[in-house]
Parts: sequence; structure tokens; C-alpha cells
Amino acid sequence: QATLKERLAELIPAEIQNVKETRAEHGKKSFGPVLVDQLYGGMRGLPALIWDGSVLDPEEGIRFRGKTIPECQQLLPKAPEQVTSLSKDWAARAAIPDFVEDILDRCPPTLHPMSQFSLAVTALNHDSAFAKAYQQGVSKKEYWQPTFEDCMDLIAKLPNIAGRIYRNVYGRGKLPAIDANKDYAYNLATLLGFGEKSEFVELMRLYLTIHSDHEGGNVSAHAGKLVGSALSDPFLAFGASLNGLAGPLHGLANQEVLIWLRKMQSKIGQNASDEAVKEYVWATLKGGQVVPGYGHAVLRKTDPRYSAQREFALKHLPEDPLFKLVGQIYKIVPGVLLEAGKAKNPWPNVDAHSGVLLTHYGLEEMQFYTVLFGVSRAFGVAAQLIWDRALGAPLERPKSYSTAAIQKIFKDK
Ligand code: AMX
Repeated sequence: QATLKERLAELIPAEIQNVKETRAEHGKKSFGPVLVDQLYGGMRGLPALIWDGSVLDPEEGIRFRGKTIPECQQLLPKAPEQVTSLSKDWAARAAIPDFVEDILDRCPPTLHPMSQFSLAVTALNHDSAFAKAYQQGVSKKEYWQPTFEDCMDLIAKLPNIAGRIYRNVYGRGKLPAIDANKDYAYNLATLLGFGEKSEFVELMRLYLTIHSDHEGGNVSAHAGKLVGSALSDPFLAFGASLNGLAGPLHGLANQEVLIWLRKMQSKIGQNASDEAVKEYVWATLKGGQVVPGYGHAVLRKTDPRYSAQREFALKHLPEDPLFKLVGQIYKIVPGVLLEAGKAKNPWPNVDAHSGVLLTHYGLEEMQFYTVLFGVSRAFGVAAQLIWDRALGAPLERPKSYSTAAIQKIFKDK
């Protein structure tokens, strides 16, 4: 049975050929007009990147390598032997260097967990196989191999980093050892102190899968790809992803949702009427704030990642009061956002639901939630970094314009 690396080595030559043929056939074709508004508007909708691991459809949501979330739920895991050998490989690579432990132990508990996470991941570049191979003059053709090793190390070390941050910041005792006979989700749950709760472990399996990838243009994925394109190693590249994920319009939204829900409860009580909830939502908008967990730059329907978590909640915690509030909000917020008339998508995204599930099982420290998102996002970003190096993706360098230049270009048109 081939290892993951051997399988990749088999696939790469055909994919290089595939890209070559695609470029030969379609390379000179136009991909639609670029509007000046797209330069000012965060490049929304601009075709600009290749990303193979997943594709996001505005109506249908994410597909991982062509498969929807329900399809993945049906199909995974289909290769128990491969899963076991991969779990063992990650367990064997899981230890973090002493100096990275020291960095984390010296962080003040008031430093946001995402900043600590980013520091630790960046510091892992100390032992980067890619950086070392590059210094030794490795050939371009071989880039993907040390990148693969770094990516596997990165993924493998994240549970120890996340567990250490959680225990340091929230005083939850000593970190246990990784169990080489258990899967990644079980080990992550155990390092956080929730390994005994089998439902939480199951939740981690779902959580790690659905947060892993959301095509290439979102801030964390694109930041990782961009920094990787300078041949910065995967630790430096993924550090950039984490810094982007830490923003409130992106991954920090899951923390913001819980803070917003708790504030709502303290303001209007536990079992508030629909009217009172509606008023609170309007007050948020009128205060010039966003409703966290709602809206999306690409999606135009309810996020299937939200639906997958809702199904989990309906099965395991239908009576949880906070889950009921999330359900109540689901019936109210889209109508308010539509009436307010600004948001292009009034429907919930992944972050509207994840915090409620974590809270239910006792992981109540909301400032930590985005760290879990980051652990999962490593899988998607790392996979693309390997493919980018295998396919020889170039340095990213789009053209920027000044407003004066735009005015000049279109002066007489
Ligand atoms: N609440 C209030 N206003 C919202 C809104 C929301 N949930 N979603 C969008 N809007 C507003 C925008 O702020 C913008 O206002 P402006 O014209 O005054 O600047 C207007 O509606 C148009 O925005 P848009 O084109 O619909 O969205 P976008 O592509 O610019 O931004 C997103 C997308 C996600 C940043 C935005 O919907 C938002 O701020 N949502 C709340 C934060 C959130 O949940 N983020 C997590 C997204 C998922 C993820 O990355 N993890």
C-alpha cells in the first residue's frame, strides 16, 4: 500500500501534463472583463487564482475535490488502512521543539490565542526541510518533496500547539501525550482535555473536515498561497494564513458570534420573544456593526457547513438553550438583513453555529475558537502549497493602479 507521499509522486507527472495542455489550449483566452469596481471592491468575483482542493459555488456551497459535505460524510473514511497509517505518521511527527514550548509558555495569558498560535507556527520554520533544501540548492523539480515534509510536520504539530495554548491560557492542567494508535481528532480533543467525551471527538471530526478548505480566494487561503509563492516555507506561509484568519470579518467571527449571543442574552434575557430578538438585531445594525456569522463574500444561500453543524446539534443537543437561540436567530436575521437592504447574502455562514456546539461540551473560552478553525484550515492550505510547488506555481505579483492612473486611462473613453 502506497504512502501519501508515494501516491503524490505517482499523480504529479500527469497533473503537470494536464496543466500544460490546459494552458496550451486555453491560455490565451479571455476570462471576462475586469471592472474598475473590482479593483476598489476587494477583487470580489475576479478570476485570479488556481486552487484545486475545493471549489465554492455561490448557491450550493463548498465541494471538496468535487464532493459536497453530505457526500463526504457518506464516503469518509473509506480506507481504514490509509487512515491508520496517516494517523501514525502524524503522531510520530507531533512533538514541538522545546524552544517553541518556551515561546508559548512565556506568552502572557492576555495575548490572544491566535497571536500565540501564529508565533508558534512561524517559529517552526527553524526546522523547515524546504528552507534547508533551498539553501543547499535543491532543484525546482524537487521543491514539492521538502514542502510535503514540512506540511506533514505542520499539520502533525498543530494539536500540541493548540493544546498548549489552551492549557496555558485557561489553566487547564498538564498536556497529555499523543496516542499513536488514535486518530488526529481524538488526539486533538484529548490534548484540549475533552478526549473522554466521544461526542466531542465526533464533533472534532466534523469540525476539522468542514473548516479545512473554502477554495483559494478567502483571506487565510490566499494569504498562505501568496506568501508561499515567494518560496517562503510552509510554516511562514501558514503563519500568514493564521494572521488573516484572526480578523473579525473572517475566522474570528466564530468568537464574535458567541460574544454577540451572550450580550443579547444579558440584554433581553434567556427566553426572549422573536420581537425582542428582532429589535436587538436592528440595534446591532443601527450601531454600525455587522451581525456576526451572517453574510458571505461568495455564498448566496445558507452555508452547507452551517447546515451540517445544525444537523449535528439536532441529533445530539436538540434541547440546548443556546442552540435554540441560534435556531430562533436563523428565522429572524435573514429577514432583517434583507429589509436593511445592504448585505448581498442574508444567510448564515459556518461561524454562526460552531461556537454553540463547542460551548455545549464545555469548551466555553470563545477567544480560543478561531485556533480550532486554524488547525483545520492547515489541511487545505498545506495541500495547495504542495501542489503549487509540484506544478511550479510562480511568484504572485498582480498589477496595482493609483486612482490618478485609473482617471487617466479612462479620461477620453
Ligand atoms: N451584518 C451587517 N451588515 C452586513 C453583513 C452582516 N452580517 N454582511 C454584509 N453586510 C454589509 C457590509 O458590511 C457592506 O456594508 P457597506 O456597504 O457599508 O460596506 C454591505 O453589506 C455589502 O457587503 P457584501 O457585499 O454583502 O459582503 P462582503 O462580501 O463585502 O463581506 C462578509 C462579506 C462575510 C465580510 C460580511 O458579510 C460580514 O461582515 N459578515 C459578518 C462577519 C462574518 O460572519 N464573517 C465570517 C465570514 C465567514 C468566514 O470567513 N469565516
